[in-house]
Amino acid sequence: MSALRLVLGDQLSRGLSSLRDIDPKNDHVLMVEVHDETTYVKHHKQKIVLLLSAMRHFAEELRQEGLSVTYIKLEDKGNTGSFTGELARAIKKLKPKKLVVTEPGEYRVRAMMDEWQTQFSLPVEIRDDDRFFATPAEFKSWAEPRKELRMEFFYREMRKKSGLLMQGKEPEGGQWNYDSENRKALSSKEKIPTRLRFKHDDVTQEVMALVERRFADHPGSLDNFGWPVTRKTALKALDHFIKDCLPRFGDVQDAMKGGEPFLFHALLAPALNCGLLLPLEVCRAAERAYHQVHAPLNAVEGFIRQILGWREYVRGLYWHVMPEYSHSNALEATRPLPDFYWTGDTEMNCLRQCVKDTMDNAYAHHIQRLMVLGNFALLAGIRPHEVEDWFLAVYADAYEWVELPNVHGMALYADGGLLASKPYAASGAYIDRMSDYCASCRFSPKAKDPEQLCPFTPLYWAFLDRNRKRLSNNPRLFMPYRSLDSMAEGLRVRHLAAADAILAALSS
Ligand code: FAD
Ligand code: DLZ
Ligand code: SF4
Repeated sequence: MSALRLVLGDQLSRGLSSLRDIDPKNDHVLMVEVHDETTYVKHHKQKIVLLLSAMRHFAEELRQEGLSVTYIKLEDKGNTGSFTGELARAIKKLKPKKLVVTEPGEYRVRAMMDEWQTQFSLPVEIRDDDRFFATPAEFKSWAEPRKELRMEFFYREMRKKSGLLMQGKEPEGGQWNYDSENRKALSSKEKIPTRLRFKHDDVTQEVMALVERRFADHPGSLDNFGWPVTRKTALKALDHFIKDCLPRFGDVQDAMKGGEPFLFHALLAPALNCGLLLPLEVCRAAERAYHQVHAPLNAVEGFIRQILGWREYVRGLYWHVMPEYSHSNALEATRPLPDFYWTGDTEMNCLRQCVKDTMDNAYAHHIQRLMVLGNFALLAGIRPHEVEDWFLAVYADAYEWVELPNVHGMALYADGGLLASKPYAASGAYIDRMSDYCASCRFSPKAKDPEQLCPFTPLYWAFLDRNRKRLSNNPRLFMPYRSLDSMAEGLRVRHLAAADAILAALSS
């Protein structure tokens, strides 16, 4: 045999660089379900079903095409439980002349890969993952001369490079960014589309039974499982989003509503991140909707910015600063993660709802992740590692390259401002403005009675007070510090005492 081509669970794209020049007669594809990957964090049950079912479907599609595929199932006899162990077995059996892989999404897997050539005494070709718009090397050369790394400027480079939403050298509509139009609250009359969920075929049912049996103690429920697990269904999900949701995506992108976990969001990150959809085709589909006057520019630019801007930027940053990045703890946060992140057992309605949505669907949308779940962890000073492991476990779209910068940098400011120009800290008033959660909460951001006052409010002021030395010189925090400093002394003391009591209760 000529080349052994290993395809990982988040590389399910036919055009993957490691498959591109495959010789069907002489080459062989290897795909492996392994214990280490299914348990390196306690993944939500839906995430494991999604990955294993999508892997099995993808392997079958390659076979249908006439390629030779070895597919190792999780409970196959002799499965060693690791990528390296399964490669060793396959190499012994198939005796390839070389190993071809596409670079992985996670640093820990890259470290394994870098050992393989020596370990197996075999040439190992690690190819770029060119499903992304920019390579890690391109990001590095953009980042190195800069004092500050800001997504907006990287995004503009990506717009020019891809030609997406460009009129020659100028941005479509004359502006690069229409975010100021995308912060509207949701009207109670807004009709929210019913989302497309996909039926479970035999393959998915078999994996669901496996997961219920083998991963019974993992978080989440399979009851609502409906993620696309094939390229065909992922394309249907894309089509549905563009037709039914994209036109309203922009205006109410930051809104939250109890009982409505999806609103107008794309729900495409799980398929994008395991390779069933490609970022370029998703952006092009959105751009077409703009040119066909189906969706307005603020929605389309806002959506494309998430993928061409944020998604590329966090990936570039991840590879630029790993592995040191994950060790920083700029705000010295040391409290353990409260149990309610797993159980939802809290009186704070916003947190209860966001944890419920997460456990029901392996999904919460961006503002729930950032301004409720992340914001609470930031204000309460929860240890970054514990928050990161939780986010990496519970979302169907979570891989370290995208989860870590979003949690460590964006939500927790644990990198001291490398990713975000200020912490995304907010009091209950913000959550009240952007959601209907507070209307059915036992607390209220407007309450005068300290027993009823929303816990986010004292925690917010205490956070600013505690981090004064580190944050008060940040020009973007001038107003909040001015408000804290002009607060009546009695009220300030009451807030700080209330925050102490909340934090003490958390620790106990
Ligand atoms: P939409 O809101 O409809 O956005 C469209 C697409 O844009 C997404 O599918 C995604 O591919 C991309 N996107 C949007 N925002 C981001 C972002 N900040 N970073 C990278 N891509 C983005 N995204 C993940 O894919 N995996 C994660 O593990 C993850 N963890 C996050 C943790 C925190 C604390 C925060 C604040 C954000 C996280 N995100 C993560 C980003 C974002 O919340 C999700 O991409 C989004 O909620 C996925 O849902 P959607 O497909 O409906 O996205
Ligand atoms: C997330 C995941 C899971 C749950 N299981 C597997 C698996 O059994 N086999 C596999 O190849 N990949 C799996 N994955 C995805 C990998 O964790 C992912 O490919 C690496 O983290 C590199 O990004
Ligand atoms: Fe959350 Fe506070 Fe609103 Fe309750 S009152 S839902 S705790 S923001």
